[in-house]
Amino acid sequence: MKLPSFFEADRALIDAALGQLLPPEDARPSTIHAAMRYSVFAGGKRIRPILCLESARIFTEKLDVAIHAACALEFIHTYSLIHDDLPALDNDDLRRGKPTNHKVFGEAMAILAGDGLLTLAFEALANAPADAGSRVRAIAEVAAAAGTVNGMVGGQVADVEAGGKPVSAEMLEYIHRSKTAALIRGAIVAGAILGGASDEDTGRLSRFGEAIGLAFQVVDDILDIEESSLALGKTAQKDLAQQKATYPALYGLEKSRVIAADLEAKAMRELDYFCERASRLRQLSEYLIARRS
Ligand code: GRG
Repeated sequence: MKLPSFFEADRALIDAALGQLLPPEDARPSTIHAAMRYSVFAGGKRIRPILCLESARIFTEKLDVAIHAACALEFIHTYSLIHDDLPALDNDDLRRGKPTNHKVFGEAMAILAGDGLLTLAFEALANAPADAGSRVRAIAEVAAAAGTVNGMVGGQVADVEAGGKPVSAEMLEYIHRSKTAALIRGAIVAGAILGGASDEDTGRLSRFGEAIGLAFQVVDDILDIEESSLALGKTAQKDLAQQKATYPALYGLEKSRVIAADLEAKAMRELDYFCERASRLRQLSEYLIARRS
């Protein structure tokens, strides 16, 4: 299943901005810039930046206020994938259908490319063409989403520590909310803030983001079992091999599908308030749950 066609325009906007914000490949020292560009342009779906732009679009037609944040989210997401694929973590050879960063550039450069992308994300956010108050709030949201307390790094720590052990439902939800949903929620909230949303509307979109972000990871767990490496662009059935804490492992496939559908419905209810203004976010949510890669 492909993204609805009107998201192609978002993707083109995002790809152009990513290209401009990343240092050119020949900027000294060129190896790291080649490594950063390699993974950013390896063929990701751009889910987080598109969510960020579409969240901003509910409140403004001037999408350039959110484009730096959209790129920052993709930089952070790409850094997390590069580091996650390293031998010390998931030890993977394939990502986005291509050899992983460390397979091409070596482990030292892959670590540094991730560091470079994380740092560049906050430089881009700090330079967003939005008012200073919104910028600072967006920076705080994205930093927390990527961080250790209920954020991506914290979730990854819990995921590593849970490997090979039985996990409780509460721990599994904590891992998925932190590891994956936090950054997705952060993308949506940053877009809302930069678009000029009220606190109440930002709250609604935050709850939407939390539910759709968790549903996204439950679907990712299901796809790891059901799809091939070719379709996923990464090694399939890795979760089982590594005895990862996943929804299908705890609940089985059928119940996991029901959980994902319930979370999607919960997320959609938060969008009701915005009526037609949220129609693109609704379509994007449907895609996120129905996707096969
Ligand atoms: C923070 C040091 C550090 C490590 C990485 C979260 C994480 C921590 C690593 C990412 C690996 C992983 C399983 C993340 C879960 C989120 C997820 C489903 C990623 C894939 O996202 P997609 O489908 O990927 O949006 P593309 O390639 O399309 O961008």
